[in-house]
Amino acid sequence: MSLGLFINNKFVPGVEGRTIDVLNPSNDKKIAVVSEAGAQDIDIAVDAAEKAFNTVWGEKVPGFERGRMLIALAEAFEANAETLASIEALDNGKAYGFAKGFDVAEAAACLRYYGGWADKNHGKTIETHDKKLAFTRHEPVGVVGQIIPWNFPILMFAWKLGPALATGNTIVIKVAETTPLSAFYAARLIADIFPPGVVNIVTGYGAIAGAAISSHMKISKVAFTGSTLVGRQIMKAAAQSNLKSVTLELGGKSPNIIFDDADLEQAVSWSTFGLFFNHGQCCCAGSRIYVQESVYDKFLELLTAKVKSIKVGSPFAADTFQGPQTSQLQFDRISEHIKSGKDEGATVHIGGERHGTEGYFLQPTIFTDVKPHMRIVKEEIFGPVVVVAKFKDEADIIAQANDTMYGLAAAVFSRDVSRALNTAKQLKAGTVWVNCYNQLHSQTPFGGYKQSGIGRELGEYALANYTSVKAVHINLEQPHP
Ligand code: TXE
Repeated sequence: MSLGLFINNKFVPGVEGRTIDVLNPSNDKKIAVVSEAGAQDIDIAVDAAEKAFNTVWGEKVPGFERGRMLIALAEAFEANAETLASIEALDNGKAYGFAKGFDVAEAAACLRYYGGWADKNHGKTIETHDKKLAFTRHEPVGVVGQIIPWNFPILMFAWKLGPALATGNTIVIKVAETTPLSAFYAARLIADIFPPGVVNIVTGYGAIAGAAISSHMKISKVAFTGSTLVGRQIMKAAAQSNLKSVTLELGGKSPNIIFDDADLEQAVSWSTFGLFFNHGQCCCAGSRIYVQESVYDKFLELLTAKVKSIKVGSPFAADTFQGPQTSQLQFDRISEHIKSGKDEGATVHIGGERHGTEGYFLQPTIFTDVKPHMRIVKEEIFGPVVVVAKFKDEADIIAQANDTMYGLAAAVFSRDVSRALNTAKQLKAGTVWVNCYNQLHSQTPFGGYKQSGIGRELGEYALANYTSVKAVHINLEQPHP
């Protein structure tokens, strides 16, 4: 018996009857079986979403009413926080305390925030001349497709639903095939609040269900979070089908810069959190730490002690900071990166091996003696692996920090505000943290420069991703010339 796809507020089996086993990353054992969506299932979900858009959603429902429902969903997330967090810990492997205190709490906050926007995304009246009135309408785009990854399953789900529903669109969302369970639990909460067809949730493989979404002729917009490699394929599919608009939130290799005047204890704490939070599986992870030469040794000594204190273990143990990586595939990819670091001559300062004997656990790892050409310096590892390098001065660090195809995030640690802001200005990144790391709020935009993505999620900026602007011109008794 498998858990079905969620279409029209009901769980239904996939048309072709195929299923996916969902594994517990702590011990590799099966915890659930879910239906796998194929292209026909995506058609069915899109038809449901289109019907809902034309009958019970979109501009048929006043903004304040859509907002009320989003806020009700936020409250339902909060009321079910322990269940949702337990599912995340079991399915994704993240520590239960973080799942509850961060993922579920922030998901609810995001839904509530966009609930507030639902009746406030107004058009403008525009001055042209005195015989004319022009104004704009912010209209929903229709059926939107959304594809999300496995690193923050319920949080990414909320980031995608919030702005799309607030602005009146209906949704077909594909959740990651490795971590579908929290979204399917949330489906039950959605069914109690939203009309059928407004939110349709499927899972399935990227090359089949994901591709069917990105190339669908009735989907007007696709929002994707995942790898840069797949981001390119999404854009291509959008271009080759109906030129649907595309927003992409992709990978990163974010620099974390420690100047010699930084509060080193604080910098070490934030930097440890900046990389090892969520087992290094954050697109904005501060995976390249650059330390000014004169404080390098001291910083490394403090960082080593801090990283050694990270507790790796069961997601359900109260003191666990780092659980297993989410899948065997990710475990293998990270292990391969660690091997490449060793082969290319970097020093494994600490870690570098598997942790324990079962599940996908890895030791928190620090590499030193790294060179700019090494794969561990250039490529996103997406695991508990950080490289630490030195820099001389401001010019040197700007050059090293920006020497990447990515541009998602960066951080600067310094007590000198001018130095910090001057550096922040020159960094090619969509987010720059000063004296902190991994601070994400529903109110502030998030997204990438360069190959880290297109468009911004969160904040007021995300509303534009889900609306079309219509200009209406009204003639006030101006005769045709
Ligand atoms: O990503 P994919 P994977 C990075 C990270 C990681 C690497 C690979 O470096 O090591 O990507 O992870 C769906 N058309 N990030 O393989 O494949 C897929 O089913 C449409 C960064 O998991 O990009 C899943 O739902 N969809 C990142 C989603 O895309 C497709 C988060 C992500 O999977 C598809 C995750 C296709 N052709 C990984 N192929 C971040 N930005 O936070 C796959 N998918």
